[in-house]
Amino acid sequence: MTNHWNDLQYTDCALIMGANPAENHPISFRWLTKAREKGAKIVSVDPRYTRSSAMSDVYAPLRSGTDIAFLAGMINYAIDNNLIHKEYVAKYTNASFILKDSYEFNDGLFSGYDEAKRIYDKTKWAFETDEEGKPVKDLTLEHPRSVFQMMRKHYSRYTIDKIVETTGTPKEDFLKVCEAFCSTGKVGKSGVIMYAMGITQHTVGSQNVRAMAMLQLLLGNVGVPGGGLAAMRGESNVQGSTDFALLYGDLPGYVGVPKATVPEHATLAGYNEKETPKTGYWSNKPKFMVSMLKAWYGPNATKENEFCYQYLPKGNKNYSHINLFNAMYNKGIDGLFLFGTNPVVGGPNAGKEKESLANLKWLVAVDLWETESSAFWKKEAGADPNKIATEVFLLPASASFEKEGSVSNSSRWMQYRWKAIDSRGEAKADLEIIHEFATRIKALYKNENSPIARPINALYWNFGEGSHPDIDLVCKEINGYDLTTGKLLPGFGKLMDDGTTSSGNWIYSGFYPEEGKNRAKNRDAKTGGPNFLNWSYAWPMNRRIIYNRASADPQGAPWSKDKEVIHWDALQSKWVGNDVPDFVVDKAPSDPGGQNPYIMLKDGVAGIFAGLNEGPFPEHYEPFESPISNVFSKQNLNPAVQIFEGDFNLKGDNKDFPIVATTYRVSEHWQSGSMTRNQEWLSELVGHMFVEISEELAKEKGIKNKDKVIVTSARGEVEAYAMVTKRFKPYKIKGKKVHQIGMPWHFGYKGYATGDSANHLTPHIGDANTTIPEYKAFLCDVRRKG
Ligand SMILES: Nc1nc2c(c(=O)[nH]1)N[C@H]1C(S)=C(S)[C@@H](COP(=O)(O)OP(=O)(O)OC[C@H]3O[C@@H](n4cnc5c(=O)[nH]c(N)nc54)[C@H](O)[C@@H]3O)O[C@H]1N2
Ligand SMILES: Nc1nc2c(c(=O)[nH]1)N[C@H]1C(S)=C(S)[C@@H](COP(=O)(O)OP(=O)(O)OC[C@H]3O[C@@H](n4cnc5c(=O)[nH]c(N)nc54)[C@H](O)[C@@H]3O)O[C@H]1N2
Ligand SMILES: [Mo]
Repeated sequence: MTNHWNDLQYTDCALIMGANPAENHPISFRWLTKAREKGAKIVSVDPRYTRSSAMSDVYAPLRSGTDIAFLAGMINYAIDNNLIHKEYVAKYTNASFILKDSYEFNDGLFSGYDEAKRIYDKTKWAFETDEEGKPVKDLTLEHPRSVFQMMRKHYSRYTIDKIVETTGTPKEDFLKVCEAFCSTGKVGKSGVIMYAMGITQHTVGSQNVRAMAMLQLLLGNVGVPGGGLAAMRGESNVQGSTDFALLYGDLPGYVGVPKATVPEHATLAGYNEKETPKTGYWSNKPKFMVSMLKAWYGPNATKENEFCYQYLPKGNKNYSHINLFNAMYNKGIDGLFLFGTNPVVGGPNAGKEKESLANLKWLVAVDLWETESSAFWKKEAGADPNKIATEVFLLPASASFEKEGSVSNSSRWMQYRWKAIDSRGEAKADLEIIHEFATRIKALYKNENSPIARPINALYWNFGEGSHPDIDLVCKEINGYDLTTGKLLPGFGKLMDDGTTSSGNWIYSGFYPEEGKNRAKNRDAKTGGPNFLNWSYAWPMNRRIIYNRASADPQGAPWSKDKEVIHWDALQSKWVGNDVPDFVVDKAPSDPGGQNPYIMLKDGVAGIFAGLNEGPFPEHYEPFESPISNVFSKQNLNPAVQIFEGDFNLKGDNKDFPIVATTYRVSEHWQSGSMTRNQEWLSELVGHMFVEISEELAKEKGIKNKDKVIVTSARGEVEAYAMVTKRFKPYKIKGKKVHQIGMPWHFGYKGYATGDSANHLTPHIGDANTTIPEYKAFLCDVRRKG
């Protein structure tokens, strides 16, 4: 989140799109309720009338997978009705930049497309620059090739008629959403967009988010209280996990992994040269990289050996979930660790994921329970154990309340948790399991000097003796040290690229600035003002609202007193306010760069125009499986997504599978269900797999409420109880009636409440930037059982 949970109470309008926080992020609703008591409006845009919709002032349905068309319409509405924050847009975004002639857009494709490789040459999407290499601007935003005018032209194709033909949203509902939310463009008002998996789990997931960011920038809603983009994260520590390199393309702190496919990455100097922008805060990247290498390899990392840079694996592929399972499916992987994950229920096209596991030589599962995944080889899983050679190890893990450590929530708050009870039986904390692996593997290779042994021997693993790692030492290593004095660092501003500092993750540097002061343990909610500065620790530098320089005008005065965060105090010559300034604290508005709030970005301004893999402006493409051909261009599918061929990813036709389907969560279950289907009382509350079907579809198919039905897709079928409901309604799409249904994905064959996993139906295809699977829009058919 750019802002934080408690900040939701300051909003004037919350647009909830692709999320159902009343059920999935219930604490957020506490703050939304407060906002509503003060007169704020809540808007819900969802294919299904959810419990969040029930709490909203305005609701609009839309067909799954059509959010870009909807948001493009909102962008048009804001501009056409003069509701945008023009000075913010001109000064704080790249809307004023002039595009080179090489940028073009034609019938769904941007310039630079290589059809055979399905990738773009992004150099075609460049800005005009002056003699110093700086972008040429037109602050009036009137130049025909300015980003602003090119964006207008791009979205002028999105007429209201075409939008509603695609989304199926009734026109009056669409206009009500526009009216409610775009009113926050007014100075002194702020609106927040709350999103989660309904937006991201699409072949256009990243561009869905970009479209939201563009709308927020146009309305001047970024950097202010009650504004921003609320990316509501999922599992309790998914924010922390991504910060610490859970995703295959990142090292800790979002430093990109070196790649074998980039020749410059062959050396550390080459990597730094290629990956470090000349301006903006990322110009410090070599300090982050070298300090991380010092944390990992300690005294073994020296200037002479490139700080052990060569020990970092340099991959040459996409290592996302889908790609890894594809490699397993093709017998390309011998062994797998499942550390707290259950892909046989939660993975896309889960039937194929289960088959893939059988191609492994060994599998280690670290979990609280035996799950559908670690038991994939058993008869109860429908497998023939005689035919499966995979050796499976199950390591019992301690649950969250049985161990100490921190989790980072969506607010970027690192919050410490203390152990409540001891683990039972042989269960161990994940950290302890990793610690034992590391120490034992190091012992195993101690006397070897092979290419495999060298990085293991060089690894500096210094968390105490015995099987219990000292977690305090882990915390301090993350924060980092001044290696010349041995003292903890006060923050990442002190990191060096010469080997004299260490930090395991630069964005967290500063949470543990001195002995005995682990700020993740802070629990003072009374002092610290409206942003709760003394509760836990928010990265970066305990800053609660990022981009908060944008809450002030170019001269440093708040745009509005009601929405003030920081302002320039001329007497003290510094930025002051109720948050840690997201700016150099003594850089005056009149200094060079003093009016450029987006300090992480090269140009100091936010990107209305930004080069994702499928283009610089979000464009509507249909999902991999869709009931219609694209209304906006010849390109049906996102031209930059990777398509898996053959059995691994069968595609359904809209003649055989005419119904749009989506999947989602219920409050009573958690994810793949291991955590909740092993609890009697939760299993009792929602005990069966069900599918929500509109009254109209039920009538057409002769299905009654509670009937057993079979839902089929090109990949498989699931059995479920029909829940005939008013929450779904048929859409009118391109003049014809299109049905949509939805179902939870929490079920599997183990536990107290058993049922088919919805993922027998979902496809193996992902977003063009992140490869997140398209769980939220696919085609199916439904019939009564028997
Ligand atoms: N009780 C409970 N809470 C949870 C979880 C849980 O399993 N149970 N899981 C946690 C995790 S890991 C996560 S990631 C979050 C997820 O949080 P959410 O994203 O809120 O979860 P979902 O219910 O999967 O999807 C949200 C909504 O997206 C809608 N939707 C489907 N397709 C589209 C579309 O194309 N456009 C739009 N605008 N909406 C669409 C669905 O109808 C659904 O109401 O929840 C977290 N919280
Ligand atoms: N169709 C469909 N599929 C989806 C989604 C969807 O919306 N639709 N959502 C996707 C999303 S957002 C997510 S996040 C994934 C989740 O997919 P998974 O991560 O595979 O699902 P979980 O059930 O959260 O699995 C977590 C496992 O960790 C175990 N566990 C709990 N605590 C601990 C611990 O402290 N240590 C260890 N080692 N194990 C522990 C649990 O028992 C459980 O088996 O599913 C995805 N799948
Ligand atoms: Mo998630």
